[in-house]
Amino acid sequence: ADKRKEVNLRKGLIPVSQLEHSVLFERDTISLAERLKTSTSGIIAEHKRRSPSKSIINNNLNVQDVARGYEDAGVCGMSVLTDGKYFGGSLDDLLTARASCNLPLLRKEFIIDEYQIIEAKAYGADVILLIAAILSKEEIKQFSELAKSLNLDVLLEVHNEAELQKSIMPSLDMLGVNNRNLKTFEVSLDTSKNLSQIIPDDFVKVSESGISAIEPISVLKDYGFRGFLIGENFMKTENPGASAKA
Ligand code: IGP
Repeated sequence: ADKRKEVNLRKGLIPVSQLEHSVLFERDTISLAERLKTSTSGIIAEHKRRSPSKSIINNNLNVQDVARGYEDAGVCGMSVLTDGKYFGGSLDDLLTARASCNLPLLRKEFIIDEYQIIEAKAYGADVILLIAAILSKEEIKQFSELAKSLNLDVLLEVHNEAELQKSIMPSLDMLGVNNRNLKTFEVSLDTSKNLSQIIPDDFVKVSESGISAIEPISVLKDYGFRGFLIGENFMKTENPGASAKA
């Protein structure tokens, strides 16, 4: 295990020791899970330029304006896509968002390596996403425990019951149900409704994707959801912050 850790930790361009000595690494993180517990809106607003399902969503905005707009709108947290290949994001976007607002920030990334978690913290994230569909139970445990040791919140994403059963463990803070089927890109809020029943109450429940109106949010609240991750619906407008306020 130690050997693997060593190999994993050498993957990025910047050595881990340097990341760990960065200014942001020392920063006190903000817990998104704690905020969601007391918030009435529960909105987690995402910065998303493009996606595999919709291609370009918005290419004319800068991250600073989006982050400030979301903060002005009073959202609970912000999600920043750092994946370049499919979503056109970058770590630089995360850094810009960090410099532009005081919201808890989620690094939205396909995390498959411990290095990315240390990187997340060094670039100003407060929360990491772990996707059950691409990780083993052992990886979820290892990665979430590392995140907790760094004072980062963990949002674990599932699409179905098998992924949920495999993932339930005390080192997670929030359980996210992705309403978008990653194979067909079809969106159904029924995914959230169905899985909500079997998510233990000690996790903050987050419903992700395909949320485009206030009405479904109030229905999802009745199913116990406290967080609502919304990207495209805000980003497709000229002023995502104003849209998040409405
Ligand atoms: C936001 P939407 O439909 O509001 O733009 O969805 C968010 O849920 C979505 O971007 C997302 C995602 C992911 C992206 C959810 N899980 C995992 C990349 C990787």
